[in-house]
Amino acid sequence: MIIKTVELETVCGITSKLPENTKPEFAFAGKSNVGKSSLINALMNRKSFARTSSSPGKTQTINFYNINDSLYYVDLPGYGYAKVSVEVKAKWGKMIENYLHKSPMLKCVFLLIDIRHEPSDNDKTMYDWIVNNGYQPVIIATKLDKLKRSQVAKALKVVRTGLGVGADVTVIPFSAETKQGREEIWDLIEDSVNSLDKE
Ligand SMILES: Nc1nc2c(ncn2[C@@H]2O[C@H](COP(=O)(O)OP(=O)(O)OP(=O)(O)O)[C@@H](O)[C@H]2O)c(=O)[nH]1
Ligand SMILES: [Mg+2]
Repeated sequence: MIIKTVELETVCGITSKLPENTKPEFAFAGKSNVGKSSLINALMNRKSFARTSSSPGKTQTINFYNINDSLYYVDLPGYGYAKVSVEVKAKWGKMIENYLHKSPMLKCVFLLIDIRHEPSDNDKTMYDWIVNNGYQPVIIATKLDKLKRSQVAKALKVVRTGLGVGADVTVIPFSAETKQGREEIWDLIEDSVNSLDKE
């Protein structure tokens, strides 16, 4: 994908109205600190346009990045962030769920899982949600650079088994450090946009 323009167009907090976008949206979900904002930066060809942090809970709003005036990347707040109150957690959960339920332009939800860890109950819930709502799930196994090559195949199996994904589900190993996996993700997004254009 050739990135010509990127713009942080809309930032939604708990009480904000969601934008009525007319271009396809691609959302990135996953637990706090898994690398959503880092992945979005890589997909925008920008170093730190989306804000990232080594302490979890950095993204606390739903951020819509307008790409080339033709599609949106949607950066979601992470779930499973331990340091916030039950009340705040519930509000974020509602906000994410509301977005995922009510977005006619949402075309694909990428679920990010840290390649080093077994998926959590929250990850499984999110995966089931994606499937049950009729989206074709795409799993991105993040932080690939943290593993030795010899460990990768086994780690991917743990991710697959943990989520209970079918053989038809794509799992893309990705590293924000080396950008490995980026082309494959771009290709998926472009194919999806192109198939919409033909409808
Ligand atoms: N080594 C390595 N570190 C990564 C990678 N992706 C993200 N990180 C690091 O992991 C930390 C969290 O990354 P973010 O992109 O902020 O994670 P997030 O999912 O957006 O987190 P929240 O906004 O808190 O939900 C940062 O310190 C990143 O530099 C990766 O592929 N490799
Ligand atoms: Mg973030």
